[in-house]
Amino acid sequence: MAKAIEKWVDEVAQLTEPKQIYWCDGSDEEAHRLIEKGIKEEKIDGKPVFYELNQKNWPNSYLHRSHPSDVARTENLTFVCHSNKETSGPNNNWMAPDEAKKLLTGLSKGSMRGRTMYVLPFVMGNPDSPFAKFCVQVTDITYVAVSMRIMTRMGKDTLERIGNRSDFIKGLHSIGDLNPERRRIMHFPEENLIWSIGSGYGGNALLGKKCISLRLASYMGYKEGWLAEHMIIIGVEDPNGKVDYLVAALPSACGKTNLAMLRSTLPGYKIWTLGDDIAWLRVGQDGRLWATNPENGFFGVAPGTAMNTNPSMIETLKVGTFYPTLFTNTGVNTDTNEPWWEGLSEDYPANLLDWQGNKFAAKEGKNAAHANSRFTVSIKQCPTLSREFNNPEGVPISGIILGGRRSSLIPLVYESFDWKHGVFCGAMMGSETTAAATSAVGQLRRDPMAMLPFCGYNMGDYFGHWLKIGKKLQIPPKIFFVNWFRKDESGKFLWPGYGENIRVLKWIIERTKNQAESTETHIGLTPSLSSFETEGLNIPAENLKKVFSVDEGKWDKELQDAEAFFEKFGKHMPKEFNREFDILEKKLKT
Ligand code: GTP
Ligand code: SPV
Ligand code: MN
Repeated sequence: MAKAIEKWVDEVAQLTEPKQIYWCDGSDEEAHRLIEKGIKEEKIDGKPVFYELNQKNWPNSYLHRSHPSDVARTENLTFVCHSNKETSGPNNNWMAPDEAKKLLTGLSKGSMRGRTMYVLPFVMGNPDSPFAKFCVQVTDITYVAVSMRIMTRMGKDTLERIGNRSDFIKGLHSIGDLNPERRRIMHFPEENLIWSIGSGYGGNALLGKKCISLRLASYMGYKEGWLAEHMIIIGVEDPNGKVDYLVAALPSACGKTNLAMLRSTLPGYKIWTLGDDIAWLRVGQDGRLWATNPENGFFGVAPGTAMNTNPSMIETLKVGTFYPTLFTNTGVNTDTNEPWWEGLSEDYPANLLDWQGNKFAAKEGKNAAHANSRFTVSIKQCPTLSREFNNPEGVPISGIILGGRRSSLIPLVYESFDWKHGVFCGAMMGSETTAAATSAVGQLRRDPMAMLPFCGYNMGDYFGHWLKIGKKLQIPPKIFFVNWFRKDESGKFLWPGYGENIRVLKWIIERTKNQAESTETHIGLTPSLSSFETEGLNIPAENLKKVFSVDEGKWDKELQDAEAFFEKFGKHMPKEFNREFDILEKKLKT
């Protein structure tokens, strides 16, 4: 009798009609064979899938140009299909599962015709961890197959582990005809199934990432008592060699990758990287919060990545030994055949192609690299990789950082009064939208815990779940809020960010040990100036004052926005929030 996995692959093939089926073994040799095919044979819209880049300066690296209509996640086309609409909540698009599948069946009929269907067996998490999720994705494009090998633990042994079992997570992916009208990314949490058609981009197509490790996993966590979060995991080593672990949630393109690899400007401090996008959190037997990263690579934002902002990432990108490095929608310096993006060097290369492969002429407001151009690279190449990365137990967390991109109002850092207050503040948090999703950029929206686009169930229940986790923690981590993006009147950033963010981390770590001083404000505890390390910090005193300031008089609108947002979730909102809301409202009125 055929195994469940073979049966499923067969069913998908009957529907999508690929010309052949290829089971990936996850080897390096195979990845290079697929890249070769992507350079020479395979075409999308008449164009090659991969281009070889300068192998001397960027070893083992290749460029991919996605379809111009397919450059970011499409939240409007992303659905979470629980059988009960209320379980999906107002934070998700919803369709009844049967209806959704009927639609997808229509869209998928013959969608792989003339193409190869790649079967990708992979694990999210260390396969030896009780947390590991065994998955199989099919796809009809080499770019996704090679990317998944970099981003996940992919290989033959996964097939052996799955064996005859039928409880693996299924991901059906086809780029279809790339017509946005025929594009859908749909989740079926009750069947552990993702069905994505019509896009080859990032979170829409690399299904292990947002679809499985956040949307499906967050719902599993809700039922089983753990959390799947849009968070980095870092170790902060102090001058005595003591390492404390933090997690940090910032919305898409709001600084996670950079924070995860920060190179400290303070002597004696060092950051160890465990993850740059996703953390799975559980309450350990010791009553502490423990974190693991289910991924195996970085799918990071290229623009702004440079030796002066994130040198560790530039080094990571140039290793090229463990896996190929892919660049998606960057520009190309045609004199050297090197990838290029805004920020990589101060000046434009003389001869430059833009992200679509056209000759680039510098013009105000025009970028050579797409604002959401990215690199895909193995975490094993990261020079600051923590030796705990593969620990199946994960690492114990001392502090949780939440934050957003806010050009005004929100100070550089503050601490919540306690877990409940922290969860409440996390739920009302807002951020300005970025190019990581296709909708308008720079719009302030509520993005609780940076999870708005990734929570696979009703967010009202999600807030309650956070509160419940807090009750189970004997030693709950303190919850902090950060904002690297506050601006002055002329629109310039007040805070230098990047390596200087270590100063904020230092204060946070000290606060987790009740060492540094703080000042109480209406919204939380801010650093007393004497407790914040400013030695060697080269910014005007006035900027420092501004970036820390809490304009208590200007919080009205924030509270109103949060109230309107919370109302959408009706009876799903935790009752405990009412009290937090009243306290804050009263404080702000006086
Ligand atoms: P996703 O991969 O979309 O989840 O994003 P991310 O949160 O990992 O964002 P990332 O670190 O890639 O940063 C996004 C953009 O913000 C990049 O252009 C960075 O250069 C920029 N950025 C990151 N950290 C800072 C900072 O401290 N200050 C300023 N001004 N910009 C920053
Ligand atoms: C994000 O948008 O938060 C990302 C990139 O990390 S994607 O994989 O496309 O979701
Ligand atoms: Mn992300």
